[in-house]
Amino acid sequence: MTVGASRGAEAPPELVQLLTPEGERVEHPDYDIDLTPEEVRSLYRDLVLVRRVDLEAVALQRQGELGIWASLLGQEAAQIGSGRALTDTDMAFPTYREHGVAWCRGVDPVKLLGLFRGVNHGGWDPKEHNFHLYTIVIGSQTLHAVGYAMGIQRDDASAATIVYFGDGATSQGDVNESFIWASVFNAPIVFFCQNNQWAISEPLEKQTRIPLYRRASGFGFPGIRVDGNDVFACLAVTRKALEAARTGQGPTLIEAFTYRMGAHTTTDDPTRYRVASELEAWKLKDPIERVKAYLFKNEYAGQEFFDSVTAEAEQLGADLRTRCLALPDPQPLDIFDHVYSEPHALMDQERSQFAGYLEGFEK
Ligand SMILES: Cc1ncc(C[n+]2csc(CCOP(=O)(O)OP(=O)(O)O)c2C)c(N)n1
Ligand SMILES: [Mg+2]
Repeated sequence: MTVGASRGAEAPPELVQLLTPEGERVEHPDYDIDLTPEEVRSLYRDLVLVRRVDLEAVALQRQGELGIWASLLGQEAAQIGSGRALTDTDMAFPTYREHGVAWCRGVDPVKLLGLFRGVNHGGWDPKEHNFHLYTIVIGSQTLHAVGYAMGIQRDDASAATIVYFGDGATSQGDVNESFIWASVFNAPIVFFCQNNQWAISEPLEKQTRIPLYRRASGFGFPGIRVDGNDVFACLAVTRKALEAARTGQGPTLIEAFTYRMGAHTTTDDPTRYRVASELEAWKLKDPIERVKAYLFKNEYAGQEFFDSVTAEAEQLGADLRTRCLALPDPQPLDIFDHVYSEPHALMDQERSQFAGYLEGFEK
């Protein structure tokens, strides 16, 4: 196999696609979706706005205002498509890159920035948004999510859980253990793997010899590969898998075949390990451009609409910057406040020790 063969711009045959990179609608026998022009415009707006949030965050990091940022560039369709498939009562467990899903769950983007600025330890209430906290420990959230899904099952609730992870995470023990638990307990969960072809500098070839979605069959549940740059297909495939979960049909693994167009995080330099032509090939499959082409071709939107979304995105970026810079610095003693939900003797002792230490400094 030549390097890059499995991650080139050619769509693999098993890929579910409903919108081509040129913006043409295609049919699929198992997955169809009927979207009104209004709904497509709304998806387009989501895609553009989350890309703008991401751009502003990268700029803020470069200017020293954030400690680090993990860009979602290129993965907008996978996140908006799957995120918009969720209902209010479904629960989502993200990694650290799911800013588009956070957007769909109604999390104010400035709360994401607070985490990466180091002024909070999470940023939002997972219960308020049905969106769990970001997880840095690769793959660990898949076990938390399966546990949550089994709870839903025991409550007899009609809801599903979705858990996000990357191609690299599929090599983690936790992820494989979570597949086993979900399978044997028929848990109401969707495993949403964004195969962005890279785990930092480690290419997909170092994670697997077979397409990732096929791993599911070894665990005893269905797996499907979707064009992760096609928001229609991601929406349709995720909707169906969530519905299967809600109706007692157990887990599904979705492999969203996409590409990380930016660096792994702002601490990374991808030019050291991947060739420029790979990125160029994927730029032609941009998730936003194809929706724009579709809207234009079908006369579902004109220049005025695109201009208004651009203006809204600029406003959002500027507003986000202002609010990020105004985030208050935390007080040193705040670190003890959220360790336990109830008062805790050891925390009280450590807090007063630390307060005493701080008192020792000249004011
Ligand atoms: C258990 C664990 N091991 C290693 C790391 C360091 N690490 C951070 S991100 C990453 C790569 C993850 O790649 P992938 O799962 O493909 O997700 P992506 O970042 O591409 O979205 C690694 C190894 C970690 N955070 N946790
Ligand atoms: Mg990856």
